[in-house]
Amino acid sequence: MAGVTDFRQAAREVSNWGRWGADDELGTLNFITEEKVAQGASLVKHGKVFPLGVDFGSSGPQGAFGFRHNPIHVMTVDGGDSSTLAHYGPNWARNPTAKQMGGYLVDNLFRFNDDMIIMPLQAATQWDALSHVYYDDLLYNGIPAGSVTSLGAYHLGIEKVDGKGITSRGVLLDVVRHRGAEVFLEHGNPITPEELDDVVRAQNVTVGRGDIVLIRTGWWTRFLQTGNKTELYSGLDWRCAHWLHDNDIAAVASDNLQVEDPVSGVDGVFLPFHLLAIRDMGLMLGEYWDLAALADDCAADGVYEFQLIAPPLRFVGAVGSPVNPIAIK
Ligand code: UVW
Repeated sequence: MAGVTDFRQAAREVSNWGRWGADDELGTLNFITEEKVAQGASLVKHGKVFPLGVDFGSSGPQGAFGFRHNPIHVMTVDGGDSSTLAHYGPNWARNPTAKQMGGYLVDNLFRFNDDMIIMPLQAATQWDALSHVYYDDLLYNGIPAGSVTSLGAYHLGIEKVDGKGITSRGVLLDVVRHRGAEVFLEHGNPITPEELDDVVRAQNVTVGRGDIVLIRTGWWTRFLQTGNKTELYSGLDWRCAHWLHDNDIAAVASDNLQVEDPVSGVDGVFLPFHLLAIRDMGLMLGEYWDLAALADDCAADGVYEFQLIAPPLRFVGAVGSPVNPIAIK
């Protein structure tokens, strides 16, 4: 098994620190040029739309980590309130909110509902921002980890990527079909860089600078069948960081909870691929993307490239964001 020395060597090899300047906060999204955006748009041939986001709700995938929970959805105004508050609200002197609402509703046709969500930004389909993980007290591009404060990330917050869309040419690598797996990649067989090359060849597609690569492991499909939030799977081996680096990939997303294989592959380093991708390469990770319908279509027409549009929400200083990506063919 590799150790910390091997990990540090790999980190030097894939590092993009300084590549786009000392102040860069975009990382590999810099590979997405105007030409790349136009190339992605040119792949829309039929108007077929594939939403890749999963449901945000109480049946979500959280439960594996005690520090994350599924979204809590609370109605702050609902239909019951409307009729009751129209009656009592106007005279409710010691409840100014009820009095205000009652004022809107009494002797008026207007009715409304409001709600709010309480959730970790990592609860379901998401992007990891470049401020999400780090080691040696440094974030991407040598930015001090202390710049992520209790009030949010001063540097590398998710809102910093807004100018990039995020949109580009998307490429699906369907490792599930490539392995002939029935539903998902069962635990114990990480995806290697060599296998990614094999899948690219077998699918007769290319990958290159500025692409956003989607890796299908089938985990989400399995989760929908079983509801098992902690079921282990096979994901990217940590050495795939080199593959993404060598191909100048802009971002990578998968249908599981961590993109990478749950077995580290590096003694003494938890989630080594996360650290190399986000902290050393400046490459964002997308998690819990539902790739099943897109994969079926790609298998049917043999076309594994498409326009991908996946803008994060502009939460200022956040280290990640929910997203509802769409692929269009
Ligand atoms: C961590 O790396 C802690 O989380 P995620 O898998 O959401 O990126």
